[in-house]
Amino acid sequence: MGRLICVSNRVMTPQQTNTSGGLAVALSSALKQCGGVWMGWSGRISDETQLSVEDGAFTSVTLDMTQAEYDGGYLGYSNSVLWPVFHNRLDLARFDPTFFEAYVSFSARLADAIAQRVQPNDTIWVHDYHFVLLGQQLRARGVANPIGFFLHIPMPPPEAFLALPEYRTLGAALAAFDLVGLQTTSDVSNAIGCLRRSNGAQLLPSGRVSIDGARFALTRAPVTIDATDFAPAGPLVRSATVRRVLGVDRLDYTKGLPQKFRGFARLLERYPHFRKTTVLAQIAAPTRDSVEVYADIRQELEGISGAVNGAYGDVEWVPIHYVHRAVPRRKLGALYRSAAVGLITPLRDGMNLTAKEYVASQDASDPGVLVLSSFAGAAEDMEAALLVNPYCVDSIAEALAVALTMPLADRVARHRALMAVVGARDSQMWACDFVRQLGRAARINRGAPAVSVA
Ligand code: GDG
Repeated sequence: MGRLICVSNRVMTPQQTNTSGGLAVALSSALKQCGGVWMGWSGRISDETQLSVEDGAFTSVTLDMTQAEYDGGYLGYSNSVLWPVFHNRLDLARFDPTFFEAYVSFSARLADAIAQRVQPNDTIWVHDYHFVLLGQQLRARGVANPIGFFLHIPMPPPEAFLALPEYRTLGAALAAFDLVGLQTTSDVSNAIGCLRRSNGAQLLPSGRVSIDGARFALTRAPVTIDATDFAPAGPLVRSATVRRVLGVDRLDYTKGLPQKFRGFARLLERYPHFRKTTVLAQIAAPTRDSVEVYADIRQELEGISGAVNGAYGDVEWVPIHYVHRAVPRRKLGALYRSAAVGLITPLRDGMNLTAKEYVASQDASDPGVLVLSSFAGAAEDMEAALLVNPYCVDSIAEALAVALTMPLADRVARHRALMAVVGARDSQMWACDFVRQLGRAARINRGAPAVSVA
């Protein structure tokens, strides 16, 4: 087998050992195994067209963005159009007609760089909404290698997808990939629904999709974590007097943080015996600060936590500990373990790795309880969590009351069922399975004997 070329917006260099986040861990371990290339944005803004190359266990190749590509393509089309629309937040999308050109521009320059370096036996794996067009741009440059795409965020329902002025172009671009991977079965059925309406796609008896004669496979491939990285080390340390409910999220409007704070306030209002004995600790790591709606949500959270702390707190007890700062990754396991409840309530989420990390960190003999939004992709397999409607503060408050009083035997049984899901597959298995399926899908597309692709 040839090399694996991974493409994602942010890239780890071979010298970066301190991996954070599921995507980085999964790709770096797959790349270290196959000895491949990781390509994407350098994280810098300049007019420099020279590529930065670093060699090690794999090679990283990165490109600077121009100011126009950063403003219009990255902050604009990727994060102010595709991100809100794919999370079904049409109200937050900024349909500025200049954004798309900048989005095309960076992706096209990256396609040039890949086309110059690709070798005949290489497999190319493109990640996420920043690069929906890249497969098509590579084909236009004569690249005939297997090319796969994985979407980390949810696939929206057709009604949202069709709100994108460029929906037909984006739909057609997906057909240039051999395999498109999505997180959940509902993402797969949304993708089929979107492509039928946007491009007249047909679902073939083999399960593959055809758009104007171009055929590709769709697969569900839920992202996993390496549970062993979070396995409890050392004794369980929990406060005897105050029980902690914990949330760890990027500060993003999709993560449902205002509703979570209000749900916790409803718990205190409805069940006064939880006052003084329970706190909500919310780590909200800063992200995309320069996009306006992210500043708005930050202000909203400061307002709600201040109001709740003012209404219920006193000198000895502050109900909501809101931390707008990232915690070092090495400290996450102990933090998860110390919490009696993991409260993860996104309004919409492709998967949600934090939910899996919380479960993997628990002491199996005295585990905490996971309260999870039923609109996170993770909920599809994690039915043993307490599933809630994140829009409904009463649903959050009631689930919290159940979680905080759950008998040990129930906690152990739920945790065992959740660990059976979280511990079953690691990130390397996820990456290797995808690449294997991609190879099969590409062989079928090039006329090799038909083997059905899941
Ligand atoms: C996208 C999709 C999908 C969070 N706060 C801190 C911190 N984190 C780490 C968590 C976890 C990761 O960031 C967040 O992963 P999520 O899955 O929750 O969410 P997104 O960043 O939105 O990721 C998502 C994912 O891609 C993978 O496919 O699941 O649906 O939106 O690993 O631990 N890490 C540190 N400090 C923090 O304060 N070190």
